[in-house]
Amino acid sequence: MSAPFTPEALTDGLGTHVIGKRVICLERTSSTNDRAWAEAAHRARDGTVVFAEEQTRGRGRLGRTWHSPRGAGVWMSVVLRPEMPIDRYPILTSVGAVATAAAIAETIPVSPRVRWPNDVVIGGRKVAGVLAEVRDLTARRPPAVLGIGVNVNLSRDELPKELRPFATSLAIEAGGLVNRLRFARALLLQLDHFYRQVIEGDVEGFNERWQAFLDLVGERVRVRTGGRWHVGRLVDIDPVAGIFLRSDAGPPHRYLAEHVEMLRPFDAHA
Ligand code: BT5
Repeated sequence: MSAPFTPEALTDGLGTHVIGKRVICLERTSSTNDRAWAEAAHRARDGTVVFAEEQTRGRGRLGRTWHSPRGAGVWMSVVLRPEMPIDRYPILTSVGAVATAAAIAETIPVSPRVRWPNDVVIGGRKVAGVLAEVRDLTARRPPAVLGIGVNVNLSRDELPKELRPFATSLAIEAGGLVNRLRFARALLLQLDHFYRQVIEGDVEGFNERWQAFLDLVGERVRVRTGGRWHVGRLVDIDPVAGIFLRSDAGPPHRYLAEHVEMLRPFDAHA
């Protein structure tokens, strides 16, 4: 197992502008998102990051769990105070996903894809997930917490049995252990780059990079929403407005990220 993270090792000489100006490293916590919310309540600055070696109640979207064993992954959350209207906040999920995909691509020789809205996959298997949360929707500019979980050095045996057909890790893909610290630093730099690009208003430039990583556009897919599957061609994706599906049955339809439980290739089994 690699050495536990420290704020110094993560940020010395890194040169980020916003992300990671303050870093908190924990041995173990319920969920780094919870700890980030506690920091936000104490007025933590934009870009404050919480890492944990292990999460006992890591979570995904819609009440799902995130498996986060000790020392094998990057389990982190960032407090964000974006200067943008709240109806644009869904783009933060895409910021997390594309930063993760870019950091993976510079760490091991693979082509990671972003599976909208919040998965990063390699060869169709999930290697990372993003969880963006906003709590006070009535505030003018509420903080958000952006959680990112990346399977770095998990072996196949460390993945729960039921996930093995659908999940992977950087080590599994690279065929050997990966330098977890180097990867975490790359991720902080990529997050800093894409977050600033978006808040500084270069949404077009951001979309271009993000589109280049997108999975499944133009393909036949299955979308689950409200517990029901819909089949059709995935015509287009927008980080804020969601997916546009030309459905086999019925008129074309847009689905927002918050309503989509799952997006899968048409022929995938889960
Ligand atoms: C996600 O949710 O993919 C968001 C995961 C975010 C995790 C980070 S870790 C740091 C921060 N603190 C937290 O508590 N969370 C964030 P979703 O799309 O709902 O996917 C969840 C599903 O992915 C589960 O139902 C499993 O099927 C699968 N899964 C769980 N753990 C996994 C893992 N380690 N690797 C791959 N797939 C996993």
